[in-house]
Amino acid sequence: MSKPIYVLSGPNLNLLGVREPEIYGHDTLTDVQARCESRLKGRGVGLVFRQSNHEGELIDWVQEARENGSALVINPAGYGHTSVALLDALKTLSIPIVECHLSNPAARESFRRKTYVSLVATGVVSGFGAASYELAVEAAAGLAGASNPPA
Ligand code: CA2
Repeated sequence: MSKPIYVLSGPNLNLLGVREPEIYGHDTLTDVQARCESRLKGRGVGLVFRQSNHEGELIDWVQEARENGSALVINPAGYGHTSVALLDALKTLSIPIVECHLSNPAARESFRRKTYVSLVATGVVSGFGAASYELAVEAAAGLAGASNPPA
């Protein structure tokens, strides 16, 4: 089996499905993980799915993905708009990076219109709620050269 796809989620996303469902939907992060796992079924690629409220921990995991991952999906949450340190960590990767957002930040407050992560992402999936993660994982599997699901 090839190296797994890493899916990292940033601060406050542990509250998914519990608060602000009108913006972020009713699925919990555990539901999102299950949806990603089922998307990857039959593709011969594993999933590492983690969330942290701590910038340094996310950076440690980006560095881990650099060694052990075949692609990285990241929803940086608020850190996408603020963290040069996270950008610096992402810049060290040679695996594909897919940025993912539940909402469409471009349609919200102006401070959400720019993310540092977009500077290094191969592509961005935004605005589809939990399905954004599924689509991002699908794209990451393709970029990582995972096998196609059996017909
Ligand atoms: O739409 C997204 O996925 C965001 O990355 C979510 C971030 C926000 O700062 C970005 O602009 C867009 C916020 C994550 C907060 O997560 C919560 C989840 C449930 C309830 C409250 C917060």
